[in-house]
Amino acid sequence: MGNEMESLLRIRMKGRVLGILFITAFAVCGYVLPCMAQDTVELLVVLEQGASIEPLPQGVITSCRIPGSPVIRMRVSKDRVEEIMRELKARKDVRSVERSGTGRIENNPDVGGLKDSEWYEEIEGEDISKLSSGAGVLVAVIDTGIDLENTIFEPCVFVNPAEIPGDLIDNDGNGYIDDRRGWDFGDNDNEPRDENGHGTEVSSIILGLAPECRILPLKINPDGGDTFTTGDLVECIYYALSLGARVINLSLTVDQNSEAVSEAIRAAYGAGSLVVAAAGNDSGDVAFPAKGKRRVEVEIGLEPGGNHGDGINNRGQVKPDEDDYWKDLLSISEEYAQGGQKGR
Ligand SMILES: [Ca+2]
Ligand SMILES: [Ca+2]
Ligand SMILES: [Ca+2]
Repeated sequence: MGNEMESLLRIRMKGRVLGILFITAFAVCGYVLPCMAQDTVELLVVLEQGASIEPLPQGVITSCRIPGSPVIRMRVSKDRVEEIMRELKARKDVRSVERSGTGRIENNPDVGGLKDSEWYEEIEGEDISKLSSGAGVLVAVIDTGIDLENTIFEPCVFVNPAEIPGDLIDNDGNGYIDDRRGWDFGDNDNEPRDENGHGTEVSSIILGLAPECRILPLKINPDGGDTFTTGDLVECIYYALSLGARVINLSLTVDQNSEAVSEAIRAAYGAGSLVVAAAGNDSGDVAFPAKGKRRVEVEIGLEPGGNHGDGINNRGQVKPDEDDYWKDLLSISEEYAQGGQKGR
């Protein structure tokens, strides 16, 4: 498939015209017609540097390279998926192939007003605020969006200066039409409006600690749901990097390891950005992608047993000397350390 066609497939349409234009343009990386989704599977293909996905295997329905990445989002017919995966894995220029998986927002926000909360004291918020106000730092919050009606957030939300809003034109040519203030990957529109509350809460915590940073709201779940696909997560991370995000916050977990997500996180580190991911809230081991190699563990516990006092934090087994990237950024909840479970 030529670059021109790949570009065409990348074009993102504003929500209200999407239905019409999708049929003619056969649009976009992430968006799938419901009737198509039933009979198809999304694959995430990571290419070697400089490699091309052409020629496409037989049975590929759409193929779209995530801008600025070696990752192809490929939709294939369900009855050919095993064959296509085998064929792709056999290619020298393909590093990995996987089915797009599912992740979920770690939906447990109940921190109240930040500065009045025990959390603020636990994470030594006063001291953190003295280190930096966050001025000049773009923080991508890949989550359920942000409350666009709340005027408190108005000055804090990133504005894409190269995009004119409302003209239905992709002015900056990045494949997303009218992406002036973030993007809704879950519903494929330019309004990352939060109908869940989690993303707004997470953003408010970040702004409580770093009041002068800018939030780039990237909504990943469809309205009414709190799950997402790893294909959308990968695309979100590369999108955040393309706009210069220095911090990428992932208060979410993915059900299984994903080489494509790992590749995106490696790209973030390569760009000098920090990725922050949730450990998980199911009382088990640290979930992916937080359990990746390059990690610093930060655990917030109000009392032994986990955050909110309900014992749901996932915990890792990393020892201080085990990982080059380990640093004592925060050391809290001494009870954990004394009991052999680290609270960091
Ligand atoms: Ca754009
Ligand atoms: Ca525009
Ligand atoms: Ca929306």
